[in-house]
Amino acid sequence: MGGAASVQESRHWDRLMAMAALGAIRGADGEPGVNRACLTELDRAARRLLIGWAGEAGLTVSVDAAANLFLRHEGTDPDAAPVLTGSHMDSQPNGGRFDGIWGVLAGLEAVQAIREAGIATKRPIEVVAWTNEEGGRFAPGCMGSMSYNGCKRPEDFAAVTDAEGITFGDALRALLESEADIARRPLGGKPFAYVEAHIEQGPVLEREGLDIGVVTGIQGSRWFTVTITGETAHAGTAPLGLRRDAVQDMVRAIEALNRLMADPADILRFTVGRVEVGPNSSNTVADRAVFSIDFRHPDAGVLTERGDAIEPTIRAAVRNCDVHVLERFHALPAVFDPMVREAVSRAASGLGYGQRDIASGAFHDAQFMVPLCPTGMIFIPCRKGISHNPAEYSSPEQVAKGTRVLAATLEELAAR
Ligand code: HGY
Ligand code: MN
Ligand code: MN
Ligand code: MN
Repeated sequence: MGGAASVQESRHWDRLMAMAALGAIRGADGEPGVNRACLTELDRAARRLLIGWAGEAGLTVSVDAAANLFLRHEGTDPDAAPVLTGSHMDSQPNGGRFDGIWGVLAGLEAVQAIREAGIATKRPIEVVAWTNEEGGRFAPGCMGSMSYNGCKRPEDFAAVTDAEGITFGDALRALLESEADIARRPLGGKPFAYVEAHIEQGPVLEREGLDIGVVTGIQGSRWFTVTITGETAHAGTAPLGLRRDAVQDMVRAIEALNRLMADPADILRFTVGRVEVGPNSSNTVADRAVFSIDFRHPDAGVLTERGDAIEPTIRAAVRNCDVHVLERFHALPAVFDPMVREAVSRAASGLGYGQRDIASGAFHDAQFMVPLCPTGMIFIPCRKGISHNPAEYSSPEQVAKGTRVLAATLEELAAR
């Protein structure tokens, strides 16, 4: 357990707070949050900070064609498949100081602590910062981990634009040019195992007074973008029966989807988080309405059956506008590997921390590591389960406990 004991709580917390200063915002009640979208100047600054700390810790840094950033600790057997850990550095626009970034810094702190404890691991350990997990600036999320696992390629996302019309391809190229000094590595890999540390983003661990969640898996997610096209008209003269009103048809579609997604068991999650209308004028009938759909369920059958019913439901509900439905993201429910789950549980027990098995409602890059290698996650509590909100908070003690469990888990996996 040498590495876990060498975790430096204050260094770790100071790094978290230094990252929180990059894109700092204030929530409605003044809480400190973060708005740090992927591939922006703020993201570059955060990556440079991480690269500097990795150098101090004696790790070698490399970047792949999807801008996934890797910090490598060499093992005594450099040819052995590495143990991978990490998460993402990008945040939601109204995000918190822990979602994603804690997992990256926990990986750095855990590996640095293992090295400072003088522990030589058989396997290399790599800490990874995945590109664009959130999908806030460029949809969908998990572009970096999907490119690593090969189910997508970076060029598949090249034409996706952000709100300013900048393409993902251009933003990616610019970021990679800014990191021309960083060693390149090929896309993809075959790790021995992957374990990601992340805040729970739910209320269970806090409510039960527990320190650690041994994550069992992640529910499935499907993202769609719906575009409804009508015709502009004069608000004061066009008869209601003759209008091709994109906003009214969007409302009809969303009301029909609410009926489709009704779920007395409260297991299903259906969210319309983004809406754009045009020409966006009070006295002109809208000819364009675009909205996002984020649909999630732990059962693959429901995800397929209800998800496949989305487009027909929309088409049946709209009155006389044109409809285009694009599926942007389809992540099947992921089940985590007993080898990794048991290693996490042993690490928590060895440290005397309270733990329980827990499923993840949020998606994570770990979902795309499951097809490649034994995969698992470690959760720590966050205050009232709040996330994707500046009020997101985990304490220095909770953060340190999670990182100690990660260090002990990595030590065990890297010795196998
Ligand atoms: O949306 C999610 O589940 C993740 O937090 N990005
Ligand atoms: Mn996250
Ligand atoms: Mn998130
Ligand atoms: Mn994630």
